[in-house]
Amino acid sequence: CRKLGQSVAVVGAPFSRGQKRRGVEHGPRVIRAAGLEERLSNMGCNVCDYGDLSFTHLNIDETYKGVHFPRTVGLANKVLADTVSRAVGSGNTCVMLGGDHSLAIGSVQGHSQHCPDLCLIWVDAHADINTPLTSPSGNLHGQSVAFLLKDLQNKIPELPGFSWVTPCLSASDIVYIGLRDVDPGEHGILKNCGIKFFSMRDIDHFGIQRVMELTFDHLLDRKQRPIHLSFDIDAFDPSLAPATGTPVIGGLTYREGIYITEEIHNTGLLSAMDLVEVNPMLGVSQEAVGSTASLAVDVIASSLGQTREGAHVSFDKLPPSN
Ligand code: 5AB
Ligand code: MN
Ligand code: MN
Ligand code: MN
Repeated sequence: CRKLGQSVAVVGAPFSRGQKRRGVEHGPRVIRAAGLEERLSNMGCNVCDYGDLSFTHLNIDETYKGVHFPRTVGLANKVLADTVSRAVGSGNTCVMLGGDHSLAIGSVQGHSQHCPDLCLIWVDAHADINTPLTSPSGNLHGQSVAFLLKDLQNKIPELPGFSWVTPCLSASDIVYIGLRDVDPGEHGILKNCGIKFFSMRDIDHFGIQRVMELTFDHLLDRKQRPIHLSFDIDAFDPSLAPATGTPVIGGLTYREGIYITEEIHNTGLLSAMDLVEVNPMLGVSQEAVGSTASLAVDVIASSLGQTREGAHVSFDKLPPSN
């Protein structure tokens, strides 16, 4: 939005079948209620609200090879992919409000239809790179990246509902930030594929500023390319983002999280983003829900150019005192 009039498409994705806890489908509603669109408009963005998508919950959707709701998740992501593709194709920066993180399958797929050379920054406590065969839970929100990765295709059984998904990323197109709860199968995949990741330990070691430099060195060294940011609110410490399904102690501070998004904005390359896993039914109080939702708004605003130092439009001189 720093370039005045940047167009932003907001796509609500009230969907929860990528995991088993009810409530994450209300994420878009509470993020909007925390003032998202007013914040973006006040920053000078042209906000185009695509509304909330309506998803079909199939009555018959049996667990397949341990994976829950494959047809419902596949179908919802197809709808989302078409919408994100349309939003990006019309010249918008697309902001997808989840919903659970299985939605990144459709969001990244749709984005890649217009930007085949995109790269992915995944900010999360979790790697979400289980295959159906390594997943300890069978929940698709812990498997999204596996379906996007070309390198893993011979490791993934064909799921009902997923025939439209064509993996669009190579291992070297991805950087993770914030990891601290990685399953053994996932760690094996990260290591075998040589995927770049910065765990919370790496953030402790290098500091967030160096982590962002290394992130951009890795993704943008050879050429400038569109960035897809997939931000799981559970990347933050649970003290800041309590209303989420899979909280893990020891997460990002507010300042680390905002620094990540400020730096991504400063590349000028952000093309689409996801803000997922806000679950208002898991906040212990209204206050817990409100603070999680307003943190989500801060992350989005900062990704789109809000600065902590402030900003002004056009004062040439200070108003005189008399
Ligand atoms: B989230 C776990 N790795 O696969 C799994 O919140 C958790 O989108 C996944 O990052 C968490 O079920 C998915 C144990
Ligand atoms: Mn997570
Ligand atoms: Mn996630
Ligand atoms: Mn989660």
